Amino acid sequence: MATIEGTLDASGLRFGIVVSKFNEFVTERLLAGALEVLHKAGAESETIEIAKVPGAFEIPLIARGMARSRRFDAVICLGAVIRGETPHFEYISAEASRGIAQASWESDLPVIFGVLTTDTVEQAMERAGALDRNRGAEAARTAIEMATLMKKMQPRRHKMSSRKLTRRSTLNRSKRKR
Ligand code: INI
Repeated sequence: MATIEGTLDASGLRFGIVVSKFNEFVTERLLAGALEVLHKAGAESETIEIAKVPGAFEIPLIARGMARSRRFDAVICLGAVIRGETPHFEYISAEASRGIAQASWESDLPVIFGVLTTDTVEQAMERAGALDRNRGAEAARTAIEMATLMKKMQPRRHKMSSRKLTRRSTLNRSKRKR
């Protein structure tokens, strides 16, 4: 039985971060938490790119663009949607989560959901605190773990597909001979 698992070593990895400016007093703390985790895990500043978007609704488009660019090993999405502040809370949070998941599926890359969805400002601030209770830090840890796990999976995938390719070309050759 084989078990594969990611690690928390970010050295040599490249990260895209999409952070929304809405509720910036919260999201800047999520960003600080994410950066601290990435740096502590060995990521270099030069391999981290940050894109700022107006609100959580705009996160998926930029996350998808970053993921499809193949310039990153993982993309981290950070935002804060607070129910008390908005009547369209449900729409924004649903679109952000759906779009972020879709960006990941479409690009075969970890695109991590680090968007807070809370009832109150107080709850949002609680989840944007020190590293052990900061959603941005947690998202960064998940990004490292998923990126390193994906790297472990790649050789196996390539091996399988090249074997399939060889088989297919052999079949094609024998068909042409007939
Ligand atoms: N965007 C957020 O990220 N959080 C919110 O709480 C929020 N509220 O309260 O409305 C919010 N709205 C803006 C939204 O994300 C879009 O930027 C806007 O609708 C334009 O598309």
